[in-house]
Amino acid sequence: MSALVLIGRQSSHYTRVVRMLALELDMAVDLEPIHDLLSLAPAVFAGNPALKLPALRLGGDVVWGSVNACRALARASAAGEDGVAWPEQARSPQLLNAHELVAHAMAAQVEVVFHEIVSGRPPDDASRKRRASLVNSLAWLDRELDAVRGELPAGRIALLELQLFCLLEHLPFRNPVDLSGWPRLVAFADAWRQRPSARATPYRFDPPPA
Ligand SMILES: N[C@@H](CCC(=O)N[C@@H](CS)C(=O)NCC(=O)O)C(=O)O
Repeated sequence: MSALVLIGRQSSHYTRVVRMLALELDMAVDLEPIHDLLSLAPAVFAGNPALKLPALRLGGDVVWGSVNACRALARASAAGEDGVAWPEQARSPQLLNAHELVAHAMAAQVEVVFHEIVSGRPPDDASRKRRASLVNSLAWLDRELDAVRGELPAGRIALLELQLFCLLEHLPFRNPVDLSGWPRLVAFADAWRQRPSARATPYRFDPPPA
C-alpha cells in the first residue's frame, strides 16, 4: 500500500489527470474507487462537502480537487512543483484564456454527462447552452492550439496538456462529439495517447465491490 491514495474513479477525467501526473512524475499512487457517484454523504468523497471527486490522501492529510491533488503530488515528487507548468504561471492572454477554456470545458463535460446521460433528461435551454459552450471552447482550442502550446515552458509537464488530453479522451467514452473538424486536437490526442501514462490509465468503469 502506497502512502498516497487517490480517491476517485477510473471513468473520471479529473481523476485521470492526477493518475497520469503521478505516472509522469514516477510516483506510486493507489486508487480507492468511489462507487456511489450520486451519494449525498461527504464521507464517500473523502470528506469533501461539495460531494466531488477526486481527492488525494497523503498520510494523515487529504486534499480535494484534481489541481490540489496534482500540486500535492508534485510537491512530494523528486521534481518538486517546478516539474509542472501550473495555470497561475500563465502570463499571456492567449495562455490564460486557454486555461480558462480547458477548465470550463472539463466542468461542462461533467454537467453535460450528468444532465443528458446519467439523468437522461431531455434538452432544455440551459443544457443546450452548456453543450454549445463546450463545443465552442473545443473549437477555440483547436484553432489556437499551436500558439498556446508554443507558450508553454519547455521541459515541464504542462497541466494544461494533461487536462486537455483527459478531456478529449473522455468525449468518446461518455459524450461522443465529432472531433473530425478539429484536426489539431485530434493530432494532439493521438500523440499523447502513446505515452506510458496514458496507456496505463484507460477510461473504464470501476467494477462494483464484491
Ligand atoms: N474542481 C473539481 C471538479 C471535480 C468534478 O467535477 N468531478 C466530477 C467527476 S469527473 C464529480 O465529482 N462529479 C459528481 C458530481 O458532479 O456530482 C476538480 O478539479 O477535481
